[in-house]
Amino acid sequence: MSAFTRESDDEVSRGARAVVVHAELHGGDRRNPEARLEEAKGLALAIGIDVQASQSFRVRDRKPATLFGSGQVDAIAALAMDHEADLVVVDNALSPVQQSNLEKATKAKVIDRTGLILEIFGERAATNEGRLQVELAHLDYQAGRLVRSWTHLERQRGGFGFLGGPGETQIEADRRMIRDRMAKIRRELEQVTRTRGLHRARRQKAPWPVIALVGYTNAGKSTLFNRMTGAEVMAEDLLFATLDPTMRQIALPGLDKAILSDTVGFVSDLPTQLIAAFRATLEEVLSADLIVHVRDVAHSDSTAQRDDVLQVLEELDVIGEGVDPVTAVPILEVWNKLDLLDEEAAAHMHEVAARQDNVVLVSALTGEGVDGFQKAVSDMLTKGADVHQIMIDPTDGASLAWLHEHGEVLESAMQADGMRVEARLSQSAYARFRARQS
Ligand SMILES: Nc1nc2c(ncn2[C@@H]2O[C@H](COP(=O)(O)OP(=O)(O)OP(=O)(O)O)[C@@H](O)[C@H]2O)c(=O)[nH]1
Ligand SMILES: [Mg+2]
Repeated sequence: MSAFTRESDDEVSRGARAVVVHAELHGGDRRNPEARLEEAKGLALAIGIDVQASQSFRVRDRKPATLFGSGQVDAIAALAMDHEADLVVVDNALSPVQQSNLEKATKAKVIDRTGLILEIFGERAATNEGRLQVELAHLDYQAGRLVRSWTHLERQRGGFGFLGGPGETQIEADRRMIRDRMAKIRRELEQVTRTRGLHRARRQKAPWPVIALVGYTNAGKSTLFNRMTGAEVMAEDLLFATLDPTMRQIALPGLDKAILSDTVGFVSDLPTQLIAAFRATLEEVLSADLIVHVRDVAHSDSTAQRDDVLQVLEELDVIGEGVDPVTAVPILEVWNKLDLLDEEAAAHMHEVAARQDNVVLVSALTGEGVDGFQKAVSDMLTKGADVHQIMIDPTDGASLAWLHEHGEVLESAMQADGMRVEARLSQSAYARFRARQS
C-alpha cells in the first residue's frame, strides 16, 4: 500500500461532524478570541465540515504532549462525545505528537490549523501549478507525520493484531517515496515557473502597469476586483474563495490601460510550507507596479490582520529591510466595508485616513468611494513623472503612439539622426518604455 492511498484514509471528508477548539496562548494573541474562533469555524466551513460546537481555551503553559492542559483535554473529549463528532479541529499548529495524543484522548480524528488550510488549498487549487504547489506543501507537512498516519490507521483497523504493525522499514520506504515525489514535483514546478517567467517577461514589455490586490482573506478583494473590471470572479463570504490569481484589463482616469490582478488571501499563521509553495504565484505581486492592500476595517481584528498581511509581504521580500525604497513597489491601503460602520465610526475612520498618505476608504459592495480609489491608483501610478528626451526612429509609429498613450508628449521634432520626442513619463512608464525599446 502506498503512502498516498493510505493518506486518503486520513483525509477530512466533507460533511464530517466536528467540534472546533482554539488555544488562546498566554501572552500570544492580542486578537479577539471570539473573532478568532469565528475565523476557525469559517476555515472549517470552507471545506464543508459540519461544525457542531466550538470553544476557546485559555492555555497558560503549552503542554508538549497535548498543547492543552489535562483538564482541558478532558473537556475537549467530552465536547466531541456530546456532539458525536468524529473530528476535532484545533485552531493552532500541533506537533505530530500532540496531534496523535489528542486523537487518542478524544477518540476522534484531529486536524490542526495547518492541516486545515492545506486541505482548503488542496480542494481549491484550480491550475496545474496551484495543484503542484499544494501537493508539495502537503507532502512536506505529511513527511513529519508519517508515524501518526500509521497509528491512526492501526486504530481504525481496530486492533487486529495479526495484521502486524508497520515495520521501521516500511516507514523508511514511505519517507523515501515522499521525498522522491517531492523532488519530481519540484522539477515539474521549475518547468512551469520558467514558462511563466517567459510570459511575464513578455508582459513586462507590454505597455501597461500591473496593479495587484492583496489582503487578508474575506477582506473584499474579489468584490473590489469585480466592481473595477465588471468581471464575475467568485466573491463569497467564504474564506479562501480565491486561490489562483486572475488578471483583467481595466481603464483608469488618465490611464487607458492597466492590468488588475486578484490574488489569494492571506491568513494568520499561514503554513510556512504554503508560503514557500505559493511564492512563485505571489511573485506576480513582486513584479506589480502598485500593490493595493484591501482591508476589512469593520472587522474587530482589522489591525492584527493588517500586520499579518505585512508579515507575509515581508516574507516575500516586497517590503522590509533590504528592499531598496527607490525600486520598492508602492502600496495603497484600501479601507473596505465602510458601509458596515455606523456614522460615528465612519466619520472617525475618514479623519484617521485623511491624516495618512496612501489610504482610501471604500465600500466595494455599495461602490462608495470607488471613484476616489481609482483616482488614487492612477495618481500613484503616474507619480514622479519626469520630462525625458527620447530619440526614436521616424518610422517607429508604434513607439510614438505608446508615448502618447502612457505619458504626455510635449514636443516632437525631426532631426538628422531621428525623431526627438520630449515626453513626461512616470517612473514606471519610463522604465517600461525602455524595456520595450531594448
Ligand atoms: N458589507 C460589505 N461586505 C463586503 C464588502 N466587500 C466585500 N464584502 C463581502 O465580504 C465577503 C468576502 O468578499 P470577497 O470579495 O470574496 O473577499 P476576498 O478578499 O476576495 O476573499 P478571499 O478570496 O477568500 O481571500 C463577501 O461576502 C462580500 O460580499 C463591502 O464593502 N461591504
Ligand atoms: Mg477573493
